[in-house]
Amino acid sequence: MFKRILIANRGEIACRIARTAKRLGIQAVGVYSDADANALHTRAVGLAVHIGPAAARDSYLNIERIVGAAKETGCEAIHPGYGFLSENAALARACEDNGIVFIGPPADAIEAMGSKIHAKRIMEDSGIPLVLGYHGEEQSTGYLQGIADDIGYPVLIKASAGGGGKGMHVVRESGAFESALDGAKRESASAFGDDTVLIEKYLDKPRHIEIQVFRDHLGNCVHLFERDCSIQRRHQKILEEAPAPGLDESTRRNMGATAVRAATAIEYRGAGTVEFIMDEAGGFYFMEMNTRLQVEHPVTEWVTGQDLVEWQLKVAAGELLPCKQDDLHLHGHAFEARVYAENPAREFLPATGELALAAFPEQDDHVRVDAGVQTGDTVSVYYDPMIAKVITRGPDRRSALDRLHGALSRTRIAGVETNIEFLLEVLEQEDVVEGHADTHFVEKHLDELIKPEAAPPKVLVLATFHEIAALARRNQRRGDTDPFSAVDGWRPNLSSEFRFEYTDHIQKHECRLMFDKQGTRVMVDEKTYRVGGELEDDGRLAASIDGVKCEAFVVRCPQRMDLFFNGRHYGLDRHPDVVTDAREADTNRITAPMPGKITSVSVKAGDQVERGTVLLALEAMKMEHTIVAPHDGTIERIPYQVGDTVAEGAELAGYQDDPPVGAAP
Ligand code: MV4
Repeated sequence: MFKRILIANRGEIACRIARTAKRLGIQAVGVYSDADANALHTRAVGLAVHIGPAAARDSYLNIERIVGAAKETGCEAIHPGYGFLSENAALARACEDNGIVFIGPPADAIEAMGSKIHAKRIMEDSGIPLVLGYHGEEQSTGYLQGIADDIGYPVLIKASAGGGGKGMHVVRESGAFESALDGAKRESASAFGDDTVLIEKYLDKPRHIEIQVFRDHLGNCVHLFERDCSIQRRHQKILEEAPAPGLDESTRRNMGATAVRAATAIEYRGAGTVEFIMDEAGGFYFMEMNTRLQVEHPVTEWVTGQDLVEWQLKVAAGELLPCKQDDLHLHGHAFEARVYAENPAREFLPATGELALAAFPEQDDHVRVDAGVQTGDTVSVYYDPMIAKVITRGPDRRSALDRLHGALSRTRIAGVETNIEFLLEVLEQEDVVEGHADTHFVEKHLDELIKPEAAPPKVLVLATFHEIAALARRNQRRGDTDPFSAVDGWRPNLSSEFRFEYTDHIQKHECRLMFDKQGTRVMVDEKTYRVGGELEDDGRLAASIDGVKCEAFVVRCPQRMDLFFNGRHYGLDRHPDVVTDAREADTNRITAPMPGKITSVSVKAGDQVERGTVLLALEAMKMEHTIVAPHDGTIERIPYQVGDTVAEGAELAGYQDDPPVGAAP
């Protein structure tokens, strides 16, 4: 076995590989880009080599740097993970040239499977079932039109160099073929530098079923059963499971044996996945072969009890497969959900930013979390926004599914939007519960899966109350006894009002926090709620709203607030706090509502202002308070500058006395 390997990847898969390496006593060396100097995968290994700037092209895709890093650190082998260089024959060859083992298949196998046409010809020669179609040399428009007409519509035009759904065009009638072909060729020429296409009969509602295979250097080959990955959106998998629901034992055996034949046909080595589509009648057809470890490999690990990274390392080190086909059995059912930093309500736009919180459910024999991030890490624009995979298992499909729902509900990500609420909706859909979802499931149910919702008033009340509860908490901890320390009855005998603004998925809300003789109240959408309670050290806000006790978990950032309430998550954009102090609405002197530091000044003496014009900002107790003009007029004095510290009551701005407030112009 190897003593030292290089993990040429990042995020959860780099952490995942490091885990098995450690268990096997293999030293793992990491690589990192400028953007990942403090990333979890960089910290997960004892030694990590800097390989370049943030852009993947200059770091994780830079073969020279990766091979150089392996040589510098004395690594015997390179594990490429998935994505990046995992299916790059040039890396496999560069490894060979440098006496390093590539933990993956031979370069020839990668190349053969990288061309759909080449792959289909090999499979055809081995008697692997293919969808009715054409994958020949002749590419003239007239010839292909004749082929499509013979196959019968609808047909699918696929780019030979494409993969994972890239460069596909459905054609529904003969008259539409020529222009679709032109488009497909143009696209694949520009995307892949190769405009070769193939034509297939288009299957209407296929399921995506793939078989995990392994083959060693002596030609032993086994399959580790199937995964159903039908639940996807734009070829991005969302939910995967093993085994495939409703697959009968004879089809399972047949598909497994077919996949083994496919791997044998190309003299494969290591871990591979043979992807099939299955029609409604249960017929299955070879689609493509992925020559890497896949994202969704954990569901296979959990139903077979095997560690696939361990298998990869053993096979790459020249050992034989750990077991024979007859030793492999399915146990129970497993699901995997991919948690992405993205905003489903905004067309799944990737979300970036700091993860103010990344709290995952506790792991045990039924819940596994493969995460690539920790609280405080940043999701950047440079890489895939997947932040974790949540994997569950159970003795049967239903128990595994219920556990996944539970585990996702307990996953708390704050600071960036995620698809967790969307995933929970997916899990509740009848087609998913019944195991009937096909590859069109997400598209078909998009409206039910994405329900941009306004935050309920209670949530806004809790958000507003949290602003002040956080202050009180901080002061209590410090042992302060100043008026900030008590939330109720704060600043006795003075009524004051703070305004906060939050934006949910729908609209902006103005919330007012009011302190007066009646106690602490919050006004949301014209309605006033009595509110009280306490913020615990662990972030729990135990509150009462109009006498009803409730509890929320709140994470507040300068620009954002995440509330976990009633088993749901609400992300609010938080706008800078706006202070209006009721005492001063009709005076010409604007005074500091609390001690603090001036952080910006937006007006100067002589400026005309209107009620609400921002005058300056004051940072106090780590909150920024924007001080606005209480009424129209002309500013005469701004006594302080940015950086000045002011006492409570200090005059921050003064209006010209003439014309006096309330006087006619
Ligand atoms: C197809 C198909 C229907 N008919 N081929 C998309 C990804 C690629 N690996 C194969 N894909 C498809 N090929 C024929 N002849 C439908 C798809 C397809 C699909 C397949 C698996 C999972 C999701 C999918 C979503 C849309 C289309």
